[in-house]
Amino acid sequence: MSRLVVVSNRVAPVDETKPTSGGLAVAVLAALKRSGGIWFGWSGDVADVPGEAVNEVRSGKLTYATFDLSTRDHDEYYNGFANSTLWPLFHYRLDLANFSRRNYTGYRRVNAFFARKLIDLIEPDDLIWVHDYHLIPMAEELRRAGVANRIGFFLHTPLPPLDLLLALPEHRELMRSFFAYDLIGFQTAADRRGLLDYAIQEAGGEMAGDTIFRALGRTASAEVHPIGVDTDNIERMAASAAAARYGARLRTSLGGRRLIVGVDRLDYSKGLPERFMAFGHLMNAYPANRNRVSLMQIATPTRTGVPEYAEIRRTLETLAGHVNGEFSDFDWVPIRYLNKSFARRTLFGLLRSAQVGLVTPLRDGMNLVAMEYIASQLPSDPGVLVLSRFAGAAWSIPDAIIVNPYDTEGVAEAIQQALDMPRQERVERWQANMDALRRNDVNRWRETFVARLEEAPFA
Ligand code: ADQ
Repeated sequence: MSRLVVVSNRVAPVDETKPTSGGLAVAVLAALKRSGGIWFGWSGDVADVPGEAVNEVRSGKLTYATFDLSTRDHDEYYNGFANSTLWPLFHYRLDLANFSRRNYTGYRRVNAFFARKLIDLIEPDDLIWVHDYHLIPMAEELRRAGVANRIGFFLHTPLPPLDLLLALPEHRELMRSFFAYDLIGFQTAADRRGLLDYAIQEAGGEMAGDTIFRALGRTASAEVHPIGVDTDNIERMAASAAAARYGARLRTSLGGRRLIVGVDRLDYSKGLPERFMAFGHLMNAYPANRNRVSLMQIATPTRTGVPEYAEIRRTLETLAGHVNGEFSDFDWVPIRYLNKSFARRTLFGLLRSAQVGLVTPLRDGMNLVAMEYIASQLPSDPGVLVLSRFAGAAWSIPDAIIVNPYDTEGVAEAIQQALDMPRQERVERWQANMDALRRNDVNRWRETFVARLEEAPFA
């Protein structure tokens, strides 16, 4: 088997006890720990004059190879084109997308910089697997430098329909970059459709098989490879966390009341204001829940250098204050709103303690928290997941209660349905969901993607 070289914007800290709140890092680490290989990318540090050297640290079968970025690169590439243009555009938020030639140039420059650094580390038989929207041009840069290895790409976010992609001034150059990969993986069929519609309708390409297409003189395979979680590990950690100090503190603080939980990066794609409004509506429409049910929303701040993230934070503080001001009692607060990170074991213990998991993004590539909630439950008395139809996870967890996150009243009704659900139905739904997650866990995701990449080139 060939060596696997994973490339992503950020590489997780070597010290695994440090919390990483980000789906890509969590999934890539789980996948790489099994197979071994190299994980190559930005260290997370910004330096005025970045060191030229790539820092290599070995841990078990895995080598972490990282480097710093300059302040300018960080502004134009990371805060700029990646997180102020592509992230909103790929989440269907043209209203929030910021288009700047300068940021696009910075994005291309940093991709070329990543490619130059990577070339020194790779060997001819390595499989190169590039991750996410930050690094779409990587394969094109590597090919330009003569790299002939098999190169795959996985997009963790959605890819929007053709008409939205066309709003990007540099759409032609950016989308053409996808075609330099051998294999392009997506979370759902709708995301894959965005790419194929572009390749065929806009770039004049054609299909050459079920998944293989030709466009602009290149041949690649576009496939759906939905990501999963490390189910066995999560089950074990959640069970052991129940007995830990945190679990006891939480139970005491609830005083027998029921708990609804939400865990998200603090991001406008996650539908948090809509969720708070739905919870407020629950208190109005079903007043028996007052003083009996709390929502604990954990929202870790991310991308604090992008103005829209400061804005969503303010909006949420106001909304939480509003709901709490209206409904709190001297011994009960309806929304517990926390902006902190937790160790993974503690987090899974919290998920297990909640009778309802609320995962209501307006748009999400997959959403690992939905899967982690299911995998954390006590099998004989599981909680119920309320899940947005606009999360890729809705295709992987079909027996959740599926909701439209824009429909405040509908979400409140779904929460009530979850709170009222008899144990037998909860067990049946949980079992079906858990079976589906076990069949398609994170190891299976890595194995099937890598096995397919080994079959390249597809021409
Ligand atoms: P994210 O947008 O980061 O991922 P998600 O899939 O929910 O979203 O993953 C977040 C991860 O961070 C989860 O593993 C979660 O447990 C962890 N996390 C979040 N808040 C935390 C906290 N306060 N403390 C500790 N851990 C926390 C992107 C895409 C998703 C896609 C993933 C993987 O946006 O759609 O599912 O990549 O492909």
